[in-house]
Amino acid sequence: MPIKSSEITPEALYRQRRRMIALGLASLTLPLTSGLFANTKEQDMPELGDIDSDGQGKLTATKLETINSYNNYYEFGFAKTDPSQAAKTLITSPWSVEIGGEGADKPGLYDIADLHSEYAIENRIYRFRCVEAWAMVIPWNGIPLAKVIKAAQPNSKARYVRFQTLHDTQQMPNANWAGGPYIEGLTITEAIHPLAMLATGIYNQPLEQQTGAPIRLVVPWKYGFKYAKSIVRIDLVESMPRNTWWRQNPNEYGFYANVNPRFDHPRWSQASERVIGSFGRQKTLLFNGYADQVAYLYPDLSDRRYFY
Ligand SMILES: Nc1nc2c(c(=O)[nH]1)N[C@H]1C(S)=C(S)[C@@H](COP(=O)(O)O)O[C@H]1N2
Ligand SMILES: [Mo]
Repeated sequence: MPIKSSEITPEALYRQRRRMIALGLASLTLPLTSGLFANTKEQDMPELGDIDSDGQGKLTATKLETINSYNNYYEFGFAKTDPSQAAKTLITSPWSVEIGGEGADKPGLYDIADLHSEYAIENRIYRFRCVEAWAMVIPWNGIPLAKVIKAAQPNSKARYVRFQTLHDTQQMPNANWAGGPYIEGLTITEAIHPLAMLATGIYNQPLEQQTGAPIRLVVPWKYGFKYAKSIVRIDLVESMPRNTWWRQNPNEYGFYANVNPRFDHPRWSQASERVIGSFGRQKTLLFNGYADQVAYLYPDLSDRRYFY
């Protein structure tokens, strides 16, 4: 019996497509599931489950349905199930992102469609770790953040990058939970690190509103609150941005927020994490498993400042 297309999950489509890419057949077969990714120039990437995560075993990507239904997006409510219900009506097209700040010699206003035609979409399967001690594995599609930053021609004042997300009291029932737009920040060297990306999709499907459509930050070695959703402004700035969670609760959250199992949250252990979509817990890894790639950015690994 042939399988009805309505029964093919996004995960199955994604795996099938990855196999075709490996065989060099991608251009002959299935159109990508969304026009948004029509210009995708796929990078070589392992099959799902083929990544050896530092001796921790193979990564198993979380199901799309799970990724899209267990969320933190407080502008739409505080419960994990609120965003997938309340965010549906958020209008995410057209959408533009303004890039500026005193550190940008070439500021600009970019439509999401411009970004998609200008830059190849890359695919990255990353571990995801929320500061609340839960974890997923997410196959992202997006643009390396470094490319967007380089296009803005950073000058010597570009020491940090500040991200501002949509703050719309008409469209977001809980828009004012933090008293203004959600703010995040990175140092410039973190921001141009090859692991950092601006994601526009998951499993080759455009982001849904609850996961931060149409564009959100992805920094896999840091806690999830750094991953600002539905970004409208990116500024290259001279002083360290005061990010939302640091402002909300400076005893518990800071600027760097790098994952480290040895530095506990004041109210819970960070040594292990609950795996969403499965029954187990697993040990948390230094820099969420990306220490080989990012530890050089942080000269003193005993400095707590880097890990909350
Ligand atoms: N604008 C905005 N971005 C946000 C948040 C938020 O409340 N508002 N929550 C953050 C937190 S705490 C986490 S863990 C991740 C959750 O991303 P996910 O729902 O796609 O898993 O988004 C981050 N980005
Ligand atoms: Mo989080």
